[in-house]
Amino acid sequence: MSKIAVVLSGVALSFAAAVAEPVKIIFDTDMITDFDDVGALACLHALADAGECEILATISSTRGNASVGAVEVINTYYGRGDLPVGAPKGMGVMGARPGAKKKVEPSSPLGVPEGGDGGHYKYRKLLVDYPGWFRYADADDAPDANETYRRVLAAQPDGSVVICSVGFLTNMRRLLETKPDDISPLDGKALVAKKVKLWVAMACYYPKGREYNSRWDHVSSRIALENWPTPVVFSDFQYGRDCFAGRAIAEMEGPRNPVKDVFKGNIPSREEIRRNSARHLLSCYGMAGRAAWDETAVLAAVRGIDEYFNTERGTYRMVGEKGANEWAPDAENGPHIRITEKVSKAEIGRIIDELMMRKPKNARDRGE
Ligand SMILES: [Ca+2]
Repeated sequence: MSKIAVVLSGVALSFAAAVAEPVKIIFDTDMITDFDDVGALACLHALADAGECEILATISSTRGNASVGAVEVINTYYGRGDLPVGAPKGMGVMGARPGAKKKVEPSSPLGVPEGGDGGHYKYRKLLVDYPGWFRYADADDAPDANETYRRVLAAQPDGSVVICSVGFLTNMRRLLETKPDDISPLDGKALVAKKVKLWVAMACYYPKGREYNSRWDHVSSRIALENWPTPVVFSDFQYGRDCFAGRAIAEMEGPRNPVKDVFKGNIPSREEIRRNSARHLLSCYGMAGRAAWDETAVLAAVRGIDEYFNTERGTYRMVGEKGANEWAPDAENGPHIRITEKVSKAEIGRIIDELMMRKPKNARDRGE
């Protein structure tokens, strides 16, 4: 072999070693009130465009609302409008906001009321602004999340799938409780143990408290956390609360897109933040945008935890009957890992902003 050939094959080898297999991801989101979910899904699509991950499905953890349609609008913007979706049936958070007694009627996407729905307005508005970009205006019409999970998991290699959940834990509980069926001879827990490598969850309050995602369907949270058969990584409330992102895309020049619309429509202005910075900090807004709880979970799920985060081992468990949780440290044997700061949160926010602002490889534009 000539010297040149040896050098070239060395280059080819090191290139091959540097290109990792895309991480196979199932994304599970609430898309019900807060909008870091939109940032998280945008980051996920940008990472998929870059070949860093493969999105297997995008599933809603809520029902009776525009959550699935909103997810599909974002998927369509990134040229992936045909991704499998799903929503829980028979249990879980309903309507436009947690705790709502009555189902708000979202099935007519043209009837968008101003406010009064706990913040869900922004998602129904997406369906109005992007007609034809979604299949399911009402999450209740989408396939059962259990069926989507089981189909997708059964088709994947063993130990290959990362689940990234940034909403309620309802679907994890329901999946664990599924029985063998035509899709797989395994029950839910065995199927998860065989196919899932890792669950990354934005959930729980450190060291103890009541956190939105784990509290509203706390029965499911308890069952899921106690029975999940793989390692679980948490991007908890404390990590994301002062890691901000989204101002950059809200102020980005250029045509409209659904990610920009949501951030532009929901982040307080710079002047407003300056005037009331302490109050906004309490509500988890900073000059750089909204707390990036869900986006940090996506970063950990796709790029892994070592590059950006330090970790602590232990157990997150639900306590009492009101949706509280607590963290029990156990550096040796804890089944759970919570991420803590390594790279500064300001830098993490900038990484998220850059991903959110990337132009999709196969963008669908709004036709304006
Ligand atoms: Ca969320």
